[in-house]
Amino acid sequence: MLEDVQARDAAAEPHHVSVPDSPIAPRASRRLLLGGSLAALGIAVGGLPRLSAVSPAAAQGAPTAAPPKGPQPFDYPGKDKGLVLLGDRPLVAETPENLLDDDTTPIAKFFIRNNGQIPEPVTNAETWQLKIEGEVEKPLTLTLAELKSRFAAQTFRMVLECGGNGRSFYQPAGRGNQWTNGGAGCAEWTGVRLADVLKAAGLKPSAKFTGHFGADPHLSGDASRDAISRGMPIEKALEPHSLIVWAMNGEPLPHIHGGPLRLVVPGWPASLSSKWLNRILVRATPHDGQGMGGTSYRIPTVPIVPGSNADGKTNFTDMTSMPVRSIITAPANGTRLPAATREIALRGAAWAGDHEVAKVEVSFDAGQRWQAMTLAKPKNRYDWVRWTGTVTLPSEGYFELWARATDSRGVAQPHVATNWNPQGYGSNPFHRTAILVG
Ligand SMILES: Nc1nc2c(c(=O)[nH]1)N[C@H]1C(S)=C(S)[C@@H](COP(=O)(O)O)O[C@H]1N2
Ligand SMILES: [Mo]
Repeated sequence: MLEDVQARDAAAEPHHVSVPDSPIAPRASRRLLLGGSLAALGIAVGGLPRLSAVSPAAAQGAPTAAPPKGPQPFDYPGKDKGLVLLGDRPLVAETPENLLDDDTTPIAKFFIRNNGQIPEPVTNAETWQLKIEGEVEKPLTLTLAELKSRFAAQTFRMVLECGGNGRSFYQPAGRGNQWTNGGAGCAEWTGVRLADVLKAAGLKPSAKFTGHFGADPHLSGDASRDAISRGMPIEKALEPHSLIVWAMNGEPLPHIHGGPLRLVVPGWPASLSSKWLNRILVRATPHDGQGMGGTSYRIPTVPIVPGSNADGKTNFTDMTSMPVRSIITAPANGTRLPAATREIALRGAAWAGDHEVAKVEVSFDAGQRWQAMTLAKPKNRYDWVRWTGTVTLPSEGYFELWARATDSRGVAQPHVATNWNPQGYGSNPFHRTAILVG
C-alpha cells in the first residue's frame, strides 16, 4: 500500500516550490519539489535537500553548469514533462530515477544529450547515407535502405549511459552537465551489426580504431568543426552488440535520439554512440576527433587529488567500460506513506557496463545492514537487470533507502564518488532515496 504523495503534491503545486537560499539548477530544485510533499506536511524541509539531493556539490550550492534561473518544467515534443533540463544549449535532459521504472525505457522518458546543435530533420530517412572509409579494402556508401536489405537485422535491449552519469556526486564538481543517475536508459535497439558492415568494407590489417561522425553542426555553427567525433578500438566495434541502429522500441529512431541512423555501442560511454551517423573512418591510430584526448572521456590511472588541474596527458586513459550502478525506481524520493506501513516494496534497475550485475543490496539504516534484492534475468548481454525486494522497517519515521550493486568481478558501488577527475566521469556512489512513514 504505497501512497505516493509526490505525484499528488506535484499535481497540486506544479513547479512552484521556491528555494530561498539555494542557487541550484532545476534538477536540484525538482529534488526539492519532491521534498515539497514533506514540507506541505510541516516537516522541516531544510533537511531534505541535503538528504535527498545526495549530491554534496548541489547540497552545498556549488555552481552547476550554466544553471537556468528557477525551476523549469521540461517541454519537448514527445517527451515526458518529468525529465529534468540540465542545459538548453546544447539541449540536455536527464530522467529522474523514479521515471526509470519501466522494464524498457519508453522513448518519452529517455534522456537527451547533445553536444552541438540539433540538425535539420530529413524528409526521406531511407536515402540517408553512411560512408565507411579509411583502412578498408573497399570504401562503402550505404543508404539506410541498403543497410536494411543487405545485412541481417538485430534487436537487443541495451543500456545507453552517458560517460558523465553521476557527475553531480563529485566534490569538487566535475566540469559538465550535473547528472544525478538519470543520464541512462535501456531501450530496444534495432539495426545491423557494425561488424557486418565493416567486414563488407573489408578491414585491412592496419584497421585498429574507428572514428565516428554525425550530421549535427558544432554549437558555434563553424562548419569546419564537429559537435563531437569519438572513436574506439576495433575490438569494441567488432563486438556482436555494437550496432548501427535505425529503430528504438520498435519505432523509427526519433530525430532527437539521432534518427535516421546512429551507433549504439553498449557498455562504454554513450558519447561513442554517434547520433545522425553519416561516416565511420577506420584508422590505424587512435581517433583524434572532438571529444578525444586531454581530459575528455579520460580518467586517471593513478588517483589524483580532487580538484587538481590535470591535463590528462600523463597517467590518464580513455574510459572503456562504465562502472556498476543501481537505482531505486520505486518508491520515489520524497514519498510519504501511512504511519502503520512497515513493509516497503522496492523496485529498481542495475547495470555494469561491460560486466554483469552479480548482486543488488538495499539498506534502510545507512549501510549498517544490507539486504539482497531479487534480480530478474536480463534479456541479452548489456540489458539492465530489473530488481525487486521488500524491506521491513522497525518503526515509522524518516528513512533513507540506499541501493548498491556489485558486478561480476566483485566490484561494488562505493559509498562516495571516487577516482575524481576534472570532467567527472565514472561516478557511481550508492543511490539514496528518502521516504517518510507517518
Ligand atoms: N552526433 C552526435 N552524437 C552523439 C552526441 C552528440 O552530441 N552528437 N552526444 C553523445 C552523448 S555524449 C551521449 S550521452 C548520447 C546521448 O544519446 P541520446 O540523446 O539519444 O540519449 O549521444 C551521443 N552521441
Ligand atoms: Mo554523454
